[in-house]
Amino acid sequence: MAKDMIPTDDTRDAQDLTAPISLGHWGAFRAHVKGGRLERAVPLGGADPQMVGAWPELVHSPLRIARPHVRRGWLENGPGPTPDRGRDEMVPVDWDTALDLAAREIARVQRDHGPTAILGGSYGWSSAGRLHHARSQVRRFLAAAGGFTDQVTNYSWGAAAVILPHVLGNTDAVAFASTSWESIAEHSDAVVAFGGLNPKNWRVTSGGAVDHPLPGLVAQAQARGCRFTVISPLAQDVPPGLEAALIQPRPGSDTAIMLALAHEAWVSGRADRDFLNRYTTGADRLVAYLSGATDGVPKTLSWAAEQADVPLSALEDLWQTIRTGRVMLTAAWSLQRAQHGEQSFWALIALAAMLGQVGLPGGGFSFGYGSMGSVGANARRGFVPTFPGLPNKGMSIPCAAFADALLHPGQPLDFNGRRITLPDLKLVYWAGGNPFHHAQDLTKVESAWACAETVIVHEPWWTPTARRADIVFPATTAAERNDIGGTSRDPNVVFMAQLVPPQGEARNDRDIFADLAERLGCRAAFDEGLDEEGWLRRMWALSQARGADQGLEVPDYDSFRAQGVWQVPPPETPEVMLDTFRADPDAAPLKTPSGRIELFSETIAGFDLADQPGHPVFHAPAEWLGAARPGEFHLVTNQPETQLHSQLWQTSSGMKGAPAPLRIHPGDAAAQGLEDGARVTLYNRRGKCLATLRLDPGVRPGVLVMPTGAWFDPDPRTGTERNGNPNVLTSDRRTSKLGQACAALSALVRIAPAPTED
Ligand SMILES: Nc1nc2c(c(=O)[nH]1)N[C@H]1C(S)=C(S)[C@@H](COP(=O)(O)OP(=O)(O)OC[C@H]3O[C@@H](n4cnc5c(=O)[nH]c(N)nc54)[C@H](O)[C@@H]3O)O[C@H]1N2
Ligand SMILES: Nc1nc2c(c(=O)[nH]1)N[C@H]1C(S)=C(S)[C@@H](COP(=O)(O)OP(=O)(O)OC[C@H]3O[C@@H](n4cnc5c(=O)[nH]c(N)nc54)[C@H](O)[C@@H]3O)O[C@H]1N2
Ligand SMILES: [Mo]
Repeated sequence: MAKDMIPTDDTRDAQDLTAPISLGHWGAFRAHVKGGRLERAVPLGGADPQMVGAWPELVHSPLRIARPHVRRGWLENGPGPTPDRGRDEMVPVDWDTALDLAAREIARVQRDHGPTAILGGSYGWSSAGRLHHARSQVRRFLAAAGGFTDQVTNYSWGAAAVILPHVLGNTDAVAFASTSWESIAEHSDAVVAFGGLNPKNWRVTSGGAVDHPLPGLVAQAQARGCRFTVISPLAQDVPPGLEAALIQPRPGSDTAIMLALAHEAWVSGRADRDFLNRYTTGADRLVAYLSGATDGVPKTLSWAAEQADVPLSALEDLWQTIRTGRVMLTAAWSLQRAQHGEQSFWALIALAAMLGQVGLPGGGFSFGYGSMGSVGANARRGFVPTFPGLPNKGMSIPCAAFADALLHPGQPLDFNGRRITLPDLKLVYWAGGNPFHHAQDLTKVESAWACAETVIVHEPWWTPTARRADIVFPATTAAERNDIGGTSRDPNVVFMAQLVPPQGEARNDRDIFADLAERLGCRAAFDEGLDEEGWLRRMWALSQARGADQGLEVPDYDSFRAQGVWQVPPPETPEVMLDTFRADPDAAPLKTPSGRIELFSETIAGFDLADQPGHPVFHAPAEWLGAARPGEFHLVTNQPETQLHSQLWQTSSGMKGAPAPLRIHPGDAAAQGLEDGARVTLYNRRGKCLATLRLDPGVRPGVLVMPTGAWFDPDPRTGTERNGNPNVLTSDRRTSKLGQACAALSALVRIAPAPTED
């Protein structure tokens, strides 16, 4: 694609067409650079101007870490468990000193305690470029250096990552596959969106998308006559301009609604028995549960209405909506980020199976249309090259279990039918994540962090995690290096040009690792003698090879680099998930034990876990409105509107200034004597944080909605977290012993006016 064909939102500016291009997870931009400074970032392809516009402030932020630092206590006393991280002074040191100290410490822990003593999974999103992807780099480095404890699954769809392989044979349906919006616009009569389609989530795509097509695609479907139903405690989950029926259930009750609809399909005779026979296994076991034969409770619509605390008529209307016509069922990832989250995705698949439209255009189920930009966009996969890892001699734990591992070495942990023994961690290495933002029950995380003997962090900014390190290496941002970025959900691959020189003494993550690897004698294994340019060329060769396989012409590296963006030709037909399985399940069986969609899984039943009967099941969460005491609210912590997690918080477009906003129904606020704009304290037995109240009639009464993303800042005197980081309130209880995934969305809290001294 020629340079002047790249979409731009700012054609007034003649410079635009020659200015270099870069990319973040929140979209692409043209960079205006003057005198070594990034002056302006102009969004491309519909990227959010506020988020993209914050790039100059991010790169030149006073919160950048200028030099390597070592915590004074560690410098003076050496490694050891301590509560002083985050309290002690950080002492600036030169690069050689910091690298020597870190290399010696890694070697000591490897020698004395073995590879599993190093926690190096380093969960987090870091930056969009695929070479300088900090998390990939740290894992490759630690693997080269002898091995480490990795973190598996993720916070986004950790429960789905475990349940879907049992039901569908792999994680494709949540990781990258989905029926395209084009297919929905053409064929669907109804879309039912559990968790809604909140447009704030479309601003972000993992890896970085250039196009932002979802608002237009959803509007197209509506224009053709597709009816939408949104099921969510928050009316904001209906995009502006979309006319949708809105059902506002208790958070955590969606599985009950799905199962009741499946039951209704069965008892009304609507269930597609041919589909169930040919494409699924275990329908009889599921039906025995739905009918109440196994537990005495028929899963009727009135049963679900009671669980969800919604009018029965709302569910009856919903049943009428899905009973006929082509129906697309979707669930946001948020649904499974809750206790028993696995069941919501399994139940949605079961409902879709009853309706019998899986694998048909515009029908069946797909996950995450409301979760991230470009889900369901038309794109040919596989042209964004990835940075390769190395085999790890250590072990893996579920990512959300790291605090338990630090606190309880040697204890057993049930995980997907296995029992793992938590490692005895001595060293924590984090590059490209902010656990003091993303992990649950941050007070527990603080105590876990104190158990480590050494903590090493790479960060561009003084985040709460960087402040809680023993050794901090200042990392460059994406603007300070060349890279290749993009996502398989978007038809563009971007050459991310270096825009400005490294700021302060910052260095690229991979250069830091190369120097450590040199000291540890594993440099050749780590970087294979290639520099940035060498790796980018090698990675691009993978895309070219893929092109050759598919008969597509992929530009050579130099032309790609000069062009800035390569548009991957679209797939020949819009994607319909599971269409080949539908066409011939014997020729294209699923990779499940039965080759079919498993509505009953012998494997899961065989794990013999009390809450896993082997078919989708509704269990009420321990913390939800169904078990709330007077004065308790359900806290929904969703993704922030104009941030990517904790990224961008430090800019003026972030939430800095006042504690994070908290949406409350006006009736609930009035009952507590609270007014719009009030500073409030949210609390439960796990912690306390401040928030700024926002009255919103679109919030279900009894529910509070607060975005994640604020930087953790507990008041040392009172313990109250001051910026509004709701993870001091969320529980570290996992989804279940099956998935061991983050269950942040199951939390009850109380609210009070903030004391004036807070
Ligand atoms: N309560 C609650 N908690 C949640 C969620 C929720 O819904 N509710 N959602 C969860 C989900 S889905 C996710 S994905 C996580 C997100 O949690 P994280 O991935 O930890 O969040 P980020 O803020 O994106 O962290 C990335 C960090 O990398 C740093 N960084 C950026 N570029 C670079 C680089 O080039 N090099 C290095 N070394 N560092 C860099 C950034 O400054 C930032 O500190 O949060 C989870 N936590
Ligand atoms: N702007 C922006 N977009 C993002 C991100 C970001 O940080 N900022 N992060 C990205 C990442 S890493 C991920 S994993 C995805 C996450 O994607 P999701 O997990 O889907 O996103 P959330 O915003 O956490 O939740 C979506 C909506 O689900 C609703 N919800 C919560 N609990 C329930 C429930 O029990 N039942 C029902 N029916 N609805 C419920 C909430 O009202 C919420 O607005 O978002 C991505 N998109
Ligand atoms: Mo995520």
